[in-house]
Formats: sequence, C-alpha cells, structure tokens
Amino acid sequence: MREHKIVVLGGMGSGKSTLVRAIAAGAVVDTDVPNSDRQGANKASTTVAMDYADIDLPNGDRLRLYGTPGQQRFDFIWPILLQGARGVVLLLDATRTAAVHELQAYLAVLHRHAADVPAVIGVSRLDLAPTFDLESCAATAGWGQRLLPVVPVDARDRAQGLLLMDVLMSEMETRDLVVGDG
Ligand SMILES: Nc1nc2c(ncn2[C@@H]2O[C@H](COP(=O)(O)OP(=O)(O)O)[C@@H](O)[C@H]2O)c(=O)[nH]1
Ligand SMILES: [Mg+2]
Repeated sequence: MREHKIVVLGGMGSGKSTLVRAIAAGAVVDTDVPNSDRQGANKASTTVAMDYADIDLPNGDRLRLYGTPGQQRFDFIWPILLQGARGVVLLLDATRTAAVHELQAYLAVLHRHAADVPAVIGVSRLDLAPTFDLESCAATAGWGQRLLPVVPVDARDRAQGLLLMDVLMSEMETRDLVVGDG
C-alpha cells in the first residue's frame, strides 16, 4: 500500500478545513477554535494547529491530508509541514481582492520549500466572486517553466473536492513517470 502525504495550503478562510472535512466525510481530526484574528478573515472559528484526515482510495492507496493553519503568525509551520509532502493543494479564496497577489506569495513559498512537489491550485468561493478572472490566474500560476493546474472548487462539495484530488493525483503520477520512483 502506498501512502501519500498531501498538504493543503492557503489563506485564512480559503476553505482548507472545509475541504479536508468534505473529502474525509466525517473521519477527520480538526483543531478549530474561536477566531482571534478577525482582521485576517471575519469568521467565527479558525484552525490552530492543523486539520488532518486519512483517506483510503479505491485503489488501496492512502492519502494523509494535512490542512495548514492560515494565520500569518503560523508561517513557520509551512516548511515543516511540507517536508515529505507528495502533493500540495493551494487554496485561493476568489473573494479576496488581493487574491492573485496572495497567489504569487504562496507560489514563492512552494518554489522555496517544495519546488519539485506536484501541486494544484483550487480556487474556492467563486460563487461569491463571479467577476474573478480565472484565465489570468491560470496564466500566472507557476514559476519558471512550471505552470500549475488551476481548478475551481467549492470546498463544501465532496465531489468537487475529490475532483481536485484527482487532478493532484494525476500530477503526482505524471511526476512518477518522469522521475521513475513510483
Ligand atoms: N460560498 C462558498 N463558501 C465556501 C466555499 N468554500 C468554502 N466556503 C466557506 O468558507 C468558509 C471558510 O472556510 P474554512 O474551511 O474555515 O477556511 P480555512 O480558514 O481555510 O480553514 C466556511 O464557511 C466555508 O463553508 C465556496 O466555494 N463557496
Ligand atoms: Mg481552517
């Protein structure tokens, strides 16, 4: 059986906890507490340490899914969580006015700490931001020669969450074919 550590990155309120819960469908550990950083995002609860879920795939593989805390003061934990990651989901909240700017900042984190790790970008809360420019987002979602797939996702919807994971898994398989360690 193969196990894959998957890390979900993204700003506060981008839907990381929701995505992990939706995909895990109940079997999930989370550490949400009342939110003390209402400037970062106006929501009632937030993730202190991380969200975590084990997901068994139909092919027998297991995903170990880690949702990172979004508050900036937990920056230090990202490189630690990214150690040994086989895949990264970067969630981008389409309702943030600086969403594309924030995307660039997260891409810099990935470039620095997980440059060779397969990754996908999930754009969440698109239903609340109908004018969000997915095309230009997709055109800039990478560094060097590397462009990451950009997938709209409603983090509350299990099917959409699983589709996002599918895209990530095929990125992971492509990488294994190239690198030959699969
Ligand atoms: N309308 C809408 N709400 C969403 C979507 N994705 C996530 N949310 C909501 O966004 C809020 C923040 O999600 P949460 O998982 O706590 O974000 P986190 O800080 O990244 O863990 C929750 O109320 C979710 O239900 C989406 O695609 N559309
Ligand atoms: Mg959370």
